[in-house]
Amino acid sequence: MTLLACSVSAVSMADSDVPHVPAAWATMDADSNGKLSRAEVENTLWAQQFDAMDTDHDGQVTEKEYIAFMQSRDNN
Ligand SMILES: [Ca+2]
Ligand SMILES: [Ca+2]
Repeated sequence: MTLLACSVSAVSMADSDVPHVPAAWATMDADSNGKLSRAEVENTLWAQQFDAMDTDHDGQVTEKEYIAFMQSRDNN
């Protein structure tokens, strides 16, 4: 969880006001469909966050879901 937060902070600084997914996103997106499935994050730190990020519970985390999740964390 700590590593996830750190990588997001680095991206936020680089991208100033436009939230975006970290570079690791493309690495984890094995089928390059722009979304992360549970299987794709299975062996990463994101696995434990998956249910929290997948707000519509379709089994895929989109960039939009990810960004909304991170923004909700930032507001806490
Ligand atoms: Ca994918
Ligand atoms: Ca989803």
